[in-house]
Amino acid sequence: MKMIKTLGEFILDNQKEYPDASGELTSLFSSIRLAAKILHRQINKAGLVDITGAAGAENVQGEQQQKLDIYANEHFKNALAQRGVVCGIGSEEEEEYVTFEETKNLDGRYVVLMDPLDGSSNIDVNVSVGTIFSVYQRISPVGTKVTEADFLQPGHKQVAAGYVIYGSSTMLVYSTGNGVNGFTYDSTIGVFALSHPNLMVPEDGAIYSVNEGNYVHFPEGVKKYIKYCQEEDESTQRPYTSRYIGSLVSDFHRNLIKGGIYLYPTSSRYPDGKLRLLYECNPMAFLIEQAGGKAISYPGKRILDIEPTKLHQRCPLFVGSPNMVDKLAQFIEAAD
Ligand code: P6P
Repeated sequence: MKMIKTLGEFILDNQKEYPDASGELTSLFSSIRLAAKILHRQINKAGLVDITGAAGAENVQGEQQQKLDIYANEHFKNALAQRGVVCGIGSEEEEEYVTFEETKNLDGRYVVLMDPLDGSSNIDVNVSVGTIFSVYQRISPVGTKVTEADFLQPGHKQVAAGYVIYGSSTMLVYSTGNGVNGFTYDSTIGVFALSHPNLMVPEDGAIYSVNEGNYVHFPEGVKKYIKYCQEEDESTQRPYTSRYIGSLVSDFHRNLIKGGIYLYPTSSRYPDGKLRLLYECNPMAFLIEQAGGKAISYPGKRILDIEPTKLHQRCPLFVGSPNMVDKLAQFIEAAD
């Protein structure tokens, strides 16, 4: 009989990975786990309760906020605030970083950046969405108020990153810098059970994920790479398959499992790219590198080496199988 290993048991078994955490990171993950279960419940019955559709407000990105965006943001914030280990949160749904009532959590040693509900415009059409999170140790002294510098750290300083994908099943996939592991939620017993140990992205793949509706606005090198993906060549499995869900977590997760590349280039509409560095690109880059893949914003520019200057700054993202990212980089460099 296959024994279930829960997320909690897995973290405790691997406590030695972060010896100085003295259980704080365990507590932080417990908060994420709780919020993910709550969101799973709401998303799975979204059509039945008045929680789908637009909330009538716009977020700091000027994007139409969906009711579940706000619900997700509130529940992740509350869960992370409860345990005292997180001193501040940066969120796609919050213009500024969030600290807590004056004296609360000042001793927290971690800050969390998150996209509480990525791809939320897909909710109304029952397409997978996700939560993305990124964890750093604070720079400011414990016991003092958190500062913006605590959030504006390069991605290679992350102590943990992961996502929850609310799809045909709900999964939590994360890394603390010692590989990537996936846990599937079993709602009948209320646990995340280890289902995808030691995830490694295939070196090559036959899937490319990009919004080809923006093709005419892409840089020349990206255009040439997309045409390369579409040309016949049996030796390289081309033409590749185009798969684009419009939900970063879903497209990333499929490519992580099967092999592939996800591209969000610059365009006339998004001159710096659309995706946000701190709570979309960095966590995905941390995960893919832990899984043997690559994530760049430009040839030779690791996402994880970008020095952030603003909480909601955007950057181009090319992420996935290492050989595919390298091939794309060749096309971009040749075009430049
Ligand atoms: P487009 C969702 O809004 C998101 O941030 C990612 O989840 C997704 O990959 C991308 O934007 C989709 O953007 O412009 O193709 O609709």
